[in-house]
Amino acid sequence: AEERTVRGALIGCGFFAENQMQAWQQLQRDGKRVEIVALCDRDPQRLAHFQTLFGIEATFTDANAMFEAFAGGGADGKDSDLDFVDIATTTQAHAALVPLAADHGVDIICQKPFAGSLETARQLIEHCKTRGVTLGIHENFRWQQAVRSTIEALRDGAIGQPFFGRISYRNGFDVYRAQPYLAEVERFIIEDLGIHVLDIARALFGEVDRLGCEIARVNPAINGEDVATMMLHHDTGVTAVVDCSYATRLADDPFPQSLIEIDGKRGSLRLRQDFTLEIHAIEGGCEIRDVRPESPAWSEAPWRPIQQSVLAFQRDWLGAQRQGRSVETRGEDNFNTLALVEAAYRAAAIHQTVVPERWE
Ligand code: NAD
Ligand code: 89Y
Repeated sequence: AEERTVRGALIGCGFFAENQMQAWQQLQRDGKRVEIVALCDRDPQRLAHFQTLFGIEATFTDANAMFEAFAGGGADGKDSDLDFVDIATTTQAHAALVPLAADHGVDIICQKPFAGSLETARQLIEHCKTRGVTLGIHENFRWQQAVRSTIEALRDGAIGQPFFGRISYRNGFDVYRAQPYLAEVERFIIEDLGIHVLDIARALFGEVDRLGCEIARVNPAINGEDVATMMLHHDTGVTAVVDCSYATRLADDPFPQSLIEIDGKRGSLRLRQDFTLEIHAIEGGCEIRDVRPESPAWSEAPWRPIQQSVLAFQRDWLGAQRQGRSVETRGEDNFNTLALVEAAYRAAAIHQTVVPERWE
């Protein structure tokens, strides 16, 4: 039988959501049966902009009104004529929007950081579980082609058991221009960006049992920290350094790449800025793989690696939805990434190593 079209709504028509919409429409063009049928933003101008850009008729300035408009009439006796909602607002709105969607029986994708505290994160996860809807967090950096290839090489045993890692994200890109709120927030680089790099560390090396962190603000025009250096000890015995900076001036600015070094018992991996992945073997010699992302037609420099990862994440989410499996970055999993963010701020405040909370 022909697959039924998975019907979704987007809430939050802001800066980054444009990538999410482009990716849904590309998946549709590629023959995947998925469609965004409604848009919601409390700002009528953003709503009108997205309506024109993406040709979607149904628009709402209030999420509750949108869910009510689609209530009942769902396929297979579902409560809603929407199968899922893609929540692309900033974090403050998630605590109300996630339960609202769950109460309407709609599966949820929610942007990172999915909650402002671990307590709220726990409540949202439990609420979705009680209502029987899935909660997938849009955590896309582990889906960047270069990062994914590194994760796969490690998982395939290319260098044996790892004992050291470094994931380094350092550049001087002006992120404040498109996302001005980033200059205002008290917690900046760890919560906004480090969260992705910490998630890559978990994808590579597993859960973290101890974490230390030092932070700095180099740019005097912002409120939060723009430099963070973290040391992680993983259950697997790996020690990893996660270092992030938006204050690093480089002629060949690598935004938005994460560069990765991993040393293992049978060799080493190096993910370089030119999108080569070096696999150094204990026997000597080095295999070089080209891991440059395939850029979607709608992508633009310097955002291409991120835009490719949005497409890859959403493609995987759709596959998971069809197959009835969870995505890697479901709420319970992402709780542990969020816990590393909280641990990092605590460690930085007391200048001591802390034990992160963990989803049990
Ligand atoms: P933005 O401020 O440009 O967009 C947010 C939009 O949500 C705005 O248009 C706002 O009007 C709307 N909104 C807020 N609350 C609402 C509500 N209750 N109902 C309806 N609409 C509401 O923000 P942004 O820069 O696009 O960031 C959005 C999220 O995406 C953030 O959490 C950010 O961290 C994340 N982000 C993720 C990536 C990534 O690679 N995964 C990259 C950039 C941003
Ligand atoms: O908001 C951030 C993210 O998630 O990826 C990069 C970014 O846009 C700026 O740090």
